[in-house]
Amino acid sequence: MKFYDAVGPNPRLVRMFMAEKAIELPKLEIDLLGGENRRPPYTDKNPGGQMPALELDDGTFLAETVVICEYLEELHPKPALIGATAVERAVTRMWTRRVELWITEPLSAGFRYGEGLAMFKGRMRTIPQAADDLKALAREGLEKLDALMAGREFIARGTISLADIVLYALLDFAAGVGQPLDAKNRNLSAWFSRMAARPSAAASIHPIAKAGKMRG
Ligand SMILES: N[C@@H](CCC(=O)N[C@@H](CS)C(=O)NCC(=O)O)C(=O)O
Repeated sequence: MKFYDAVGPNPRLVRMFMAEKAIELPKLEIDLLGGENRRPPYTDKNPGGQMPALELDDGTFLAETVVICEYLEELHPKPALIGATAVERAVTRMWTRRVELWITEPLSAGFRYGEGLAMFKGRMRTIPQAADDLKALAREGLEKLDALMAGREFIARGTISLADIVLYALLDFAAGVGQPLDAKNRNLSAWFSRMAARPSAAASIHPIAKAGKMRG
């Protein structure tokens, strides 16, 4: 099995997920900033053209971060970051989906159409006029989640889960590219500090990101 790695919040969240489970995999670094992920031979394997990906020993090529994490959890069920029971898994998936739909998808699109436009306009359809609205949507999602986090240590359940890791990696990245978490979100700010203190947070930062302000 081989992990196709790169700088960026999505690869980082899988690295953090693996660090929480003490999973170590051989890695192949793809030059995301140079666009290697948007050209063959990578796109022959992953037509989505994005990072990260996981190549299995039988040649199966998995992309999409949450799918990769789901697969790794099946191979390494402990500690359970998605869930040990059907109900736990369903609850984590529900919150992970909400995190994506309410926050990380609009936040990422807002970045690609805004601060990231120069890099992304040659890679995908970009909608610069939508950037501010998408960022506003993400801020509203954060405010909604902040209210729901009152009295809770983690997003989905009493322990860290995939939902926390997805949101943490994207928010840590966002802070360096013009979308910092507003401190008025007090519950989420406290949660963010707790996540940042986990050894997996530091362990999952990419060497390129260590050097610059873009954390991923
Ligand atoms: N839906 C994808 C999104 C992955 C994604 O956006 N990856 C970014 C890095 S954080 C990427 O590959 N960016 C470079 C590009 O799109 O060319 C997933 O869940 O894996």
